[in-house]
Amino acid sequence: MSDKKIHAQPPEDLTGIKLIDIPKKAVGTKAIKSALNHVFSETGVSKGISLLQNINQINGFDCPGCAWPDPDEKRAFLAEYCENGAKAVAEEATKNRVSPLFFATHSVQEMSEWSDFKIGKSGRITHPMILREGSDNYEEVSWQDAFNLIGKELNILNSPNDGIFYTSGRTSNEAAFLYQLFVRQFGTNNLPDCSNMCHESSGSALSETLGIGKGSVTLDDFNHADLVIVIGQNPGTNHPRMLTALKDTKKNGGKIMTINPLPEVGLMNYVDPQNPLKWLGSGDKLTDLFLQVKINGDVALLKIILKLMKEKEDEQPNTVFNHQFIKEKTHGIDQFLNELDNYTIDELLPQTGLTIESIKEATELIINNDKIIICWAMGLTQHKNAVDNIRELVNLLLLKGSIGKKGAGTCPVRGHSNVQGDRTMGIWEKPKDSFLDNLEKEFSFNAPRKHGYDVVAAIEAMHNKKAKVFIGMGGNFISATPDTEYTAEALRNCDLTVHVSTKLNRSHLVHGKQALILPCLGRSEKDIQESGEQFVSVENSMGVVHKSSGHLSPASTKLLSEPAIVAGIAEATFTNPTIKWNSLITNYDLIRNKIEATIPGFDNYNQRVRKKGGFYLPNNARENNYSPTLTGKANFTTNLPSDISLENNQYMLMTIRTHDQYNTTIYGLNDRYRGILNERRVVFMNPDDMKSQGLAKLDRVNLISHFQGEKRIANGFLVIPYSIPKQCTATYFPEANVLVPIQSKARISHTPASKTVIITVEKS
Ligand SMILES: Nc1nc2c(c(=O)[nH]1)N[C@H]1C(S)=C(S)[C@@H](COP(=O)(O)OP(=O)(O)OC[C@H]3O[C@@H](n4cnc5c(=O)[nH]c(N)nc54)[C@H](O)[C@@H]3O)O[C@H]1N2
Ligand SMILES: Nc1nc2c(c(=O)[nH]1)N[C@H]1C(S)=C(S)[C@@H](COP(=O)(O)OP(=O)(O)OC[C@H]3O[C@@H](n4cnc5c(=O)[nH]c(N)nc54)[C@H](O)[C@@H]3O)O[C@H]1N2
Ligand SMILES: [Mo]
Repeated sequence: MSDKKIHAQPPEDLTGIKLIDIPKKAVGTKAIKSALNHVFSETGVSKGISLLQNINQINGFDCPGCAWPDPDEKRAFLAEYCENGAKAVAEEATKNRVSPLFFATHSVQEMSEWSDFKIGKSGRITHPMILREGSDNYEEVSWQDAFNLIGKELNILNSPNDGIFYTSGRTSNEAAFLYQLFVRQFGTNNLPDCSNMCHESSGSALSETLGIGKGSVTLDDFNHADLVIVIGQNPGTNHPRMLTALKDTKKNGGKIMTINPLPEVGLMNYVDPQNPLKWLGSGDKLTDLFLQVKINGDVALLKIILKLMKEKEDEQPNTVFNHQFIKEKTHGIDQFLNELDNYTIDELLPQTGLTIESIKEATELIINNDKIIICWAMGLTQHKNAVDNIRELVNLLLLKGSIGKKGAGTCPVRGHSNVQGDRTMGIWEKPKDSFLDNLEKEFSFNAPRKHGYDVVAAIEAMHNKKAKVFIGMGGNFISATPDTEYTAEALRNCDLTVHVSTKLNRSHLVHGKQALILPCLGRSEKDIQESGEQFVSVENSMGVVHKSSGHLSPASTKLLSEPAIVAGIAEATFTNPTIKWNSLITNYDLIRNKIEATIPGFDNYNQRVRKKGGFYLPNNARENNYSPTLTGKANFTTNLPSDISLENNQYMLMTIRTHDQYNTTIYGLNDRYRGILNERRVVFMNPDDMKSQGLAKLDRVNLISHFQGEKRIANGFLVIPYSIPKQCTATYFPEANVLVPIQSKARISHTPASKTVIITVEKS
């Protein structure tokens, strides 16, 4: 094997930045043009048009872009997808192919020197591939040999708990159900998933306080809300179709409040993609009140709001709190209110970076409106006190009785298009006993009860040479996880790393002793099994389960579907399988029957999933019923503001997404809405901070993170003066993941704290 280093991080080369004015509005003609460009250049025009016609249509496939729901009834062409959804499907439908010849031509080491952009653009993987011990190049392998190797390596582990079975959030319900069933029958709950790095903090906070780890609102609630608060989220880029819902809120007289360290363009102004007449205008104003909070200042801000609400209620009883709701439905109000007294506004205010006047304005909006929806995403979930962030939001809603009724409630906006469904299907390292009981009953085996590894624990177990086999059902583990070099060592310690993937990514290059790539069908492709053409089902961010059927011919005749791959692995692992894996996949209705038999809410699954628009899963919070919590009521909680203190020359760094990436998939090198073209290695800084550091625009700097006396370095970023609070900085992941310490994670949920990295900035 060549002794050149395999790179776990993208190269440091700069790509030639061009700065443009920050646009005043999101969507509009530029977005449509950008969408069509991406689609046609990846797929060609006629395939492109066929693709666009099928995204999110009732008989089409679910857009793999995000988990934002589709309207229950009406679907319009050019409307139910967005610029970034179009980019997501173009990535999958690309004409480019990664064939056995490609792998013979390019060694693993060579590919590891490429940018993530170049790796991704290489195209769809066409054949199952193996990297044998000591070899520099992947070679073609038969499906059966690949399955046999996995079976063999799993069976020689000291314990089933030394296997790790990761899932990313695109996997369908059918594939996810089979996968977790296989893993549990094998004997472990080691089912870490992308959720551990994403909305785990929301799930932890919401289960404890409201008795369900999912949000409570439906799309229609946005038509009825008086006030929508969007906190820690950038929907203009990451959930563009949500802007339509926000616009509907405004059309019906509601207001929008935005809480974010950055004035994200999509949230400020917006042009309706469904109304071409408006494309050339300056757009509608979306945000009515913008609070430019400091990174991780949210608990402090919410505490000030809650204290101001309490003050007003004390002065004018019955004007702020919903006493009837509090009395009937909640638990712990006294302790919660008493605890608020432990903090003074004066000590909280500096953490927010805001003026008290703006916070008072926000408080008035909250006091004067009863139907409030709160939407959030990664800006709240990826901090040490992330669970506190979300529990504090729940406190606010409970005081107002603003949940379990029309136009009000919780809206954690999910990322991956089926990340919520995967959890419902049992992709979870901490399954409930009732779930395991049902599996045992239906499939007659003893399910493991010991909780498994989450993402961070899985990396540590591989690093400690305890866990030895890693299987990834989708995703890009090395690039999505924190502490890149540490995680790379962890993966290299494995005897076997396996990736079920559509496209080439860096995780194929940072491998164990042996490695497999198992190429699978994508969402947009036809899936034909013994009984004919199949469809799969997914659950969106609001608990609607619906079908998704691909229409394109598969990228290669050698691809298998994800359910077929799980069945192949299972058949090769168990010497006397008690489940007929291969017959379950002949017709996915059979898998859905098994789901119906084991998971509540899926009665008549096969009938209901065929109905237009699918069906809603039960949701106790939506029904204003909180009996599943430990107290049987909705729980008030007491929460901690940030305890991070920065030294003079230190900055808080948040690692965020550009407008041209899907997590670790880099669509392009622009971040148009932030005025950046053709460069990813940038760091956004407050102009005053730049001055005091002696930095000028486009100076080249190194970022050094500091955690418990340890330093981590990412070299070569260009400084961009930007509207961001003092001592706050931002840059993009995956480049910055090397700076996120493996031990820096949220209390309770263990989500990597990738939005609160303490750094210093040095000229390079
Ligand atoms: N096009 C596209 N769509 C996507 C994705 C993608 O990469 N590309 N990813 C998908 C996935 S998996 C997910 S989880 C979602 C992610 O969707 P988002 O959560 O919107 O994604 P991020 O880029 O992480 O942006 C976080 C936002 O939170 C703000 N923020 C950061 N720290 C704080 C804080 O301390 N307080 C507050 N109030 N705000 C803060 C940032 O300024 C930024 O606007 O999007 C999904 N959709
Ligand atoms: N620093 C920092 N790190 C972060 C975040 C952050 O904000 N900051 N965000 C975190 C979040 S929210 C998330 S969700 C994770 C994302 O973590 P992952 O889900 O692991 O990463 P993705 O980049 O979405 O995975 C992309 C890969 O999935 C494969 N793929 C695409 N479609 C399919 C399919 O249909 N089937 C299969 N089998 N494979 C497919 C392709 O090979 C592609 O390369 O990253 C996390 N990491
Ligand atoms: Mo995510």
